[in-house]
Amino acid sequence: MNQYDLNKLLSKLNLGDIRYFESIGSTNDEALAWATSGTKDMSLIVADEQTMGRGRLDRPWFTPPGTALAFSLILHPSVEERPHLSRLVGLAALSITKSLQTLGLYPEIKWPNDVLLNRRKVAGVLLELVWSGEDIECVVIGVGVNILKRAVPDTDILRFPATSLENVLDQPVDRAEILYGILAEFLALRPQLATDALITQWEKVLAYQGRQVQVEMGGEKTVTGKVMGLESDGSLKLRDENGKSVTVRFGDVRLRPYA
Ligand code: BT5
Repeated sequence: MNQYDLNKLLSKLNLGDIRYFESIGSTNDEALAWATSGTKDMSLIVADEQTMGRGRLDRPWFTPPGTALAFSLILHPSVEERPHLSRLVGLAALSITKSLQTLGLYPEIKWPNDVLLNRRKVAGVLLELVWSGEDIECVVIGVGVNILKRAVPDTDILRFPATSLENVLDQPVDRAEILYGILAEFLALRPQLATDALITQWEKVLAYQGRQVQVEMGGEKTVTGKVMGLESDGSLKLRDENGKSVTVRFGDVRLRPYA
């Protein structure tokens, strides 16, 4: 991949400016720095390697050179989109699942931001907001996808089992094709951000539906219950052991007993 090939590959898509880096700290950091300096909507940063890739809560995200997709999109949400920004993580994860479905795969979304293949994490989404006073100026959506086996970190540092497309597919994987597919799906889904259809599609691929899970919400705080689906803002709906509905807005979902 290089800047020229990337521009050519993505020229048919309605994107903003595109920047390519051989190696970078984090595409999200670069996007956050770039976002407020007059970027166009749907501007894109792609890197071959990240040396300081981040997940949520500043957890590390590994992107060794030549093995994965790591990119960030800068969005300038419209007035209609603004009340629905909490759904953007789902929209991004759904774009990944839809593009993987075209390869004959059956991905699932582990709420809120992980894409799983065979119950292992193949991709993650990191959404960050840029504020201007009390208003959200733009949104940065970071996406990491493990393409080759070498992208998968050692098990000892993983919070959850991981995999790559090379692990699950018998055929060679074209990284550029996957990038194109995810971005094309994102552009096609974006007009549905404010509609219930987005939540319906997200629920269809939601992992652990009807199963007992534990959600770690940071620190010692956890909640357990059966996965019932999603609220209209993309929060997770659980039913606890007393039959009471519980809504979860942030956390890491694990099957009970642990898996
Ligand atoms: C995520 O966080 O899954 C969000 C990942 C977003 C990465 C993209 S890459 C482009 C953009 N630039 C960035 O700097 N980030 C975004 P979270 O759910 O918190 O998961 C983080 C956890 O995933 C870590 O604690 C590790 O256990 C695990 N992990 C790290 N690298 C991984 C990998 N390559 N594959 C699978 N799991 C990984």
